[in-house]
Amino acid sequence: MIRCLRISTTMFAKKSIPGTILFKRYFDRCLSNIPELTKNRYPVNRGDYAILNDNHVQFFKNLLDNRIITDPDECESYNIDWIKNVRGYSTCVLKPKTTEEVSKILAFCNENRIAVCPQGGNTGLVGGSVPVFDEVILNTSLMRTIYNINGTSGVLICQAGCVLEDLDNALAEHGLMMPLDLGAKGLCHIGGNVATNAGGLRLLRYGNLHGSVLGVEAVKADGQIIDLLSALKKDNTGFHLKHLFIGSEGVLGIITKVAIQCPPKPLAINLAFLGLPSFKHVLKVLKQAKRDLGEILASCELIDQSTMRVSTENLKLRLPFPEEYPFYMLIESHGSNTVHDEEKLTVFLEEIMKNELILNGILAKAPSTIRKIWELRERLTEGFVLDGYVFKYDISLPIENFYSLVPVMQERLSGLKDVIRVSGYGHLGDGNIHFQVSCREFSQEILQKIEPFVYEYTSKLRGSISAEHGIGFRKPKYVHYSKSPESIVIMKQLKTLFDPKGILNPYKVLPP
Ligand code: FAD
Ligand code: 2HG
Ligand code: ZN
Repeated sequence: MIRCLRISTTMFAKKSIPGTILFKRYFDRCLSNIPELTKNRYPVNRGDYAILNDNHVQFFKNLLDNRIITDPDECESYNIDWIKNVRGYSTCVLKPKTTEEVSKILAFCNENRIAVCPQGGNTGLVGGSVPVFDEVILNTSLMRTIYNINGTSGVLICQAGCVLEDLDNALAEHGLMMPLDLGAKGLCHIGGNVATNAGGLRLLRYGNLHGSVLGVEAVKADGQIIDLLSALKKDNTGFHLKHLFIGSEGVLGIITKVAIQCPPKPLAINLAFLGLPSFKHVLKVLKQAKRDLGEILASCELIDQSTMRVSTENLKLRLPFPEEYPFYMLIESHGSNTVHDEEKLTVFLEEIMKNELILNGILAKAPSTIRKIWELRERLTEGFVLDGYVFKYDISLPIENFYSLVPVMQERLSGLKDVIRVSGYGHLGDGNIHFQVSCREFSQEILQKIEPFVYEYTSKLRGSISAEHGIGFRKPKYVHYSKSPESIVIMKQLKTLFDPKGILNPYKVLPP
C-alpha cells in the first residue's frame, strides 16, 4: 500500500554537491586508514625496470622546473588509491604542464626503461592509478587549461587534467553541461574519465564517452605525440584510433587533451525517490519509467536496504521519509519544458501507484531537496570505506538477473564473522550493479570465498566483470571471463605496438 507521495514544488535548477568539501571531509576521516603495500599483499613480481637514480631525478627537475615531489611522506597520498585498497612506494611524482613536457618525460623513461604510472585525480576503483612498486607517477593535475567552449556546437576542448566539476561549472556559463556525472566529480580529471571510459549516473540518457569524445591528443610510450584531436561530429577518414585510448587505463599512452561534445543543460529537472517491497516491483517500475518518461528519463538508480544503511548509519544522512524499505529507486528526468515533463511524470507516478508497485515516494523539484537525495546515492563509495575494507565488484548483468548475485553471495558468505554487509546498488537503467562485501579489514579468507566465484557467476550469465571501473591492477587475471582468447591476443599485440618496452602502467589491465 502506498503511504504517501510528497511533491516538493520549489523551482528546480540542479547544482552539484560541492565536491571539494565532500572529499576534504572524507580524507580527514580516512587518513589513518593506510593499506598494506601491494607487493606484500598480492603475488606480483617487480618487472625488469630501472631503479631511479640521482641522474634521472635531476633530468626531471631540470625539465619540470622543480614540479616534482621526491619526499617520501609527500608522495604517500599519490601512492594510495582513494578506497585505500592498494599502496605503491614511488618516490617520484612528476607534474608536467604541457604535452611537450609529457612527451619528453616519456621519451626519457622509455630510453632508460623507467616504469611510469599515469595518474589523474586518483579516484579510480581498481588500483590502476597508483604504482604497484616504485613506478614514477606522472600526475596530470597541472594540465588544467580550457582552450575553448563553443556555445553553438557544444564542443569543449581542454587539457586532460581539468577536474570534471570545474568543467561542468565552466560549461554552465554557456548553458551546457558535461555529458557525464559521477560522485567523484570534485576530484577526478577528464583525462582519467576518458582513460577509464567512466560511466556515471546519467549514462542512460547521455551515453558513454565513446559517443561524446570527439577527439583526443595522446603521447605514446616513446614520446611521440599523436594528434587525434578532431572536434568534428562526423569524421570517417580511416580507423577511429581515438577509441583505442578511451578506456585504455594508461597502458597505451597518456591522454593530454580532449574534445568533447557537451549537451545543453536541462531546463527542467525532477527526481522521484521511491521505496519498494521487492526486486520484482523494481523491474516493473523500470519498465514503466522507460515507457512513460521516454526521452526525458535521465537516470534510474537502485539501492538496496543494506547499502542505504551505509548512508544513514555510516554517513548519518537522512532519508526523505522515516520508514525503511527493501529497495529504493532514484528516477531523474531531464527536459526542456516544465509543463511537458510534469505531465509525463504525473502519468508515470499515477500508474505505479495505481498498480501498487511502490510503498512510498517523494517527487523532488527543489534543487536543495534534489541535492540532498542524490547525496544518499553519490556518497556511498565514501560511506562503505568507513566500514573498514570493501571488496568491490562492478558488474553488468542481464536485467532480470541484475540483483540475483546479492542473495547468492549473502548465502555463500553467511557465517563469516568478519563480514559486515553483502549488498548491491547501482545503475539499474544500464544493467550495471555495484556489488560490495565490506568487512573490518582485508581478509584472504573472504577474498577467496568471493573470487573467482563472482566472476564465474557473471560469466555464466554472459555478463561483464567490469562494467565501468576498468581492469586496473585488481582484475587482469580475470579478463578471460568476459573476453575471448582471440580478443586478448589482439589487446596484447596493441600493447606491444604502442609500448614495446612495457613502461606504461605495468602490471595493469593486460592478463599476465
Ligand atoms: P585516476 O584514478 O587517476 O586513473 C584511473 C586510470 O586511468 C588509471 O589506470 C590511470 O593510470 C589512468 N589515467 C589517468 N589519467 C590518465 C591520462 N591522462 N592518460 C592516460 N591514462 C590515464 N567511475 C564510473 O565509471 N562511474 C561512476 O559513477 C563512478 N563514481 C565514482 C564515485 C566515487 C566517489 C569514486 C571515488 C570513484 C568513482 N568512479 C566512478 C571511479 C573513478 O572516479 C573514475 O574511474 C574516474 O574516471 C577516474 O578518473 P581519475 O582522474 O581519478 O583517474
Ligand atoms: C558509483 O556508481 C561508482 O557510485 C562507484 O561507480 C561505485 O563504489 C563503487 O563501487
Ligand atoms: Zn557506478
